[in-house]
Amino acid sequence: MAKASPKNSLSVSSLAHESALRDYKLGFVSRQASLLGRREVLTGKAKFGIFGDGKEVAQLALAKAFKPGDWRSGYYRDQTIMLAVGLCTVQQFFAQLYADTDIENDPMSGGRQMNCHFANRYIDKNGNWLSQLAGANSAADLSPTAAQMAKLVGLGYASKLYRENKGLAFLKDFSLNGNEVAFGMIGNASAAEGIFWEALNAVGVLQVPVAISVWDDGYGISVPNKYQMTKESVSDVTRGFHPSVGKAGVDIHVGKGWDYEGLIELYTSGVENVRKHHKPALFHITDITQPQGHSTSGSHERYKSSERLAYEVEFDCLRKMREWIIAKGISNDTELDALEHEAIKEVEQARQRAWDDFLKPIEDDRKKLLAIYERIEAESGKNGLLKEAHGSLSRAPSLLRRVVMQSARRSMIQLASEDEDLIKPLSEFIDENQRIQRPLFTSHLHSETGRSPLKVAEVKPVFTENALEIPGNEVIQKCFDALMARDPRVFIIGEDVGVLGDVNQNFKGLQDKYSELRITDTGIREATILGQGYGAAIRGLRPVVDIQYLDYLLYCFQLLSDDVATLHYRTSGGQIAPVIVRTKGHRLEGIWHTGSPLGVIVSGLRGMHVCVPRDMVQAAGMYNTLFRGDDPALVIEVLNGYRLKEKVPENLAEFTVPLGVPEILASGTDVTLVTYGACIRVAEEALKLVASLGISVELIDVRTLLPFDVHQIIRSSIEKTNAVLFVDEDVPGGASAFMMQQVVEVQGAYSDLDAPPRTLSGQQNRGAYGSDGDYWCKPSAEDIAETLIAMVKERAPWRF
Ligand SMILES: Cc1ncc(C[n+]2csc(CCOP(=O)(O)OP(=O)(O)O)c2C)c(N)n1
Ligand SMILES: [Mg+2]
Repeated sequence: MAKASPKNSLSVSSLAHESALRDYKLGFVSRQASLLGRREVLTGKAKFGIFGDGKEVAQLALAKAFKPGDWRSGYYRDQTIMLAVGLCTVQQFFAQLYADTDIENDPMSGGRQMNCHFANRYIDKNGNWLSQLAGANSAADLSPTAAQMAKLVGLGYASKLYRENKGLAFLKDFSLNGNEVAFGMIGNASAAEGIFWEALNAVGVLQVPVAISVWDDGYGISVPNKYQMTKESVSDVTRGFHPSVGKAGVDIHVGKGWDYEGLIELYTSGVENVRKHHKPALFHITDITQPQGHSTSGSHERYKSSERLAYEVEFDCLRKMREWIIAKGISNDTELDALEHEAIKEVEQARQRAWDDFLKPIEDDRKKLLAIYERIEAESGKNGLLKEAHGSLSRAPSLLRRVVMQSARRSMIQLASEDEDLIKPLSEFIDENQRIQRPLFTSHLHSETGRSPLKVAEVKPVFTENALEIPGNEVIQKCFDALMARDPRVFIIGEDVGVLGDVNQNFKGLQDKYSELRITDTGIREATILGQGYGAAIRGLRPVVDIQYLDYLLYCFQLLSDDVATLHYRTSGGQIAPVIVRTKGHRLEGIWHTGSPLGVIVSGLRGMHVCVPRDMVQAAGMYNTLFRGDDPALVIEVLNGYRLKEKVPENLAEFTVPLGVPEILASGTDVTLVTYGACIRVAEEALKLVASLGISVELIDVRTLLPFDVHQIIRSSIEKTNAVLFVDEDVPGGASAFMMQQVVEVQGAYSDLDAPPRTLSGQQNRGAYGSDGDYWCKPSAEDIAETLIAMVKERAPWRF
């Protein structure tokens, strides 16, 4: 074997030296950003701060294992990684701390997320997907601890699909043969959350390239490991996950948070195995410290012993790295002092730039408003009219947009009785600012581009005279067959969807036709089934996440609500994940099978579309719409509709149901009856019961609860009938109250009502088992008929 020449080994080691010094400087920059960040909060320039101090060295080592195309799903301690892989600058770090709404300044969230909640922008302002191979990528962070673990499963799963499913090779901007690693980061205490264990098991079962780092600083805020984890060690208790002879698992590694050299070795070899062989790994990094404590909300001196505090100073990773640099002869005190000095200067300059950028538009507004005050006062001829407002606005120290707006609105209230012409500039200033500023904080709940499913053109179903009549489950099967044939990015995952073809046979034969990679059975783990699909959607695929029954949606509801539904909003339009969640519900039997918690769903899932099709043809039209757009959505099919025969439109694979457009199923003049899903059939039965009494009912299927009746079709109906009844099987005050608020308040239908608006819903309790339980717990046709009669009698007793 040829020996390295002395010249070569010298250059190799000098390269390593340079790299160590670069790393040390970056670590120091990161630490300085944490220290300054805390100061900015404590002096009132930012609201809250949580930082990555104490985790720098481990992250510098981990960053060396990152390659373009890789993904991060981490948490608020990861600033050093983000700086090291080029996904964030120090200036952007401060812009987010100040909550700068300009996405040029805070591209991670446009001021919407707390500091150190990272993300990169992977779609442009027109909704086009950018290359994910240009550099490293970061999924958008969220605050609930361990929630990042769910989508980590999918970020890794996408690599498996890209490597094994050759039909995806055309997606050149997303993957290079599935070589991308998904890196997860989590705190030691958060590893006590259920979702951590579910995700760990899932990546072990799936054998996907996921590398999880646990930053173990011994605490979760004030609570030590003794109360967090069996044996006080995540690597001890996960030993059983480690591969054994003939059995794949999750590699378990352990390293120390201050051991720069050892960590580089650990991560370089450990991650290589993850990348090459798609073997998941967990890196338990111990001996991590928290120099400034948990966050700006408190001080760790209150709960850490003096011994622990002294240990944290001694084992501070940057201090240890500096000692190592000197011991190795890489540098000396003088040079390192100079380097630190330079780092401090650079961070301060970046902070100042971020602050100036943040302040500029607000200062401009302040000047504009002060000039308006001066003008009004001069024109009013009333000396001192706005003296106080002018004084306090010009004296306001560190400014917020709110300070300017409050001043303007309070002045407007004060001047309410003044001449309109005089105060016009002020009212125009307020209107203009409201128009510009509210969207800074409220836009991008959904896609606002041409890729919004709301912009998908309506294609009406075409029913021929000899239209096929088949059971609902076959309609769904045909719909997904066509979707999968049309778009190779579509795949389905869930319990029993593969070999069995769904418990209701909705996917019969599809696995044989499209392979196990396109329609895949999963374990019973709703939260990470969602994460498996969601993470893959982030990476450009089109997953259908099948949650077996609506009643089990709650297992993944936290993630739907906190992560999926907020993603586009919290990144100010920088990220989107078109995951379609399919489930089946309504009209089941038993405490856990009768749920129809649509009130919970419509309240918790703003940011998703919620479709409640009455039958499977309608469902197919909704899927056709959703797969033409990029927004995430939930579709709840009617479980007891699968065996009912439906007429199938000739264009089943192409027709679309527009979102937010109700359908009038029966026209009438006495009462408008608004409902959806399984209740449509019950309502139709009720209509038959009252027909002989001459009661004429306009039956409207809302079809989608979110969005809700965007063209105000229901209000138009009420203009004619002057009475409205909302029916559903949720609890009283649930989704029926939501519908009533939308129609009566938002659409303004109250002025067309001759009688109080009514709701008819399920009981407070969960539905009791059996058909009798159903009859007394959910609205029946008789309940609806009697309510309709009462409503007509109330207004026209002479008709009876
Ligand atoms: C689900 C949830 N519960 C509680 C919290 C409040 N909280 C925020 S951070 C934290 C401690 C997390 O500790 P650890 O996972 O060890 O991370 P560290 O902050 O120590 O890095 C807690 C309890 C939260 N954000 N989310
Ligand atoms: Mg901790």
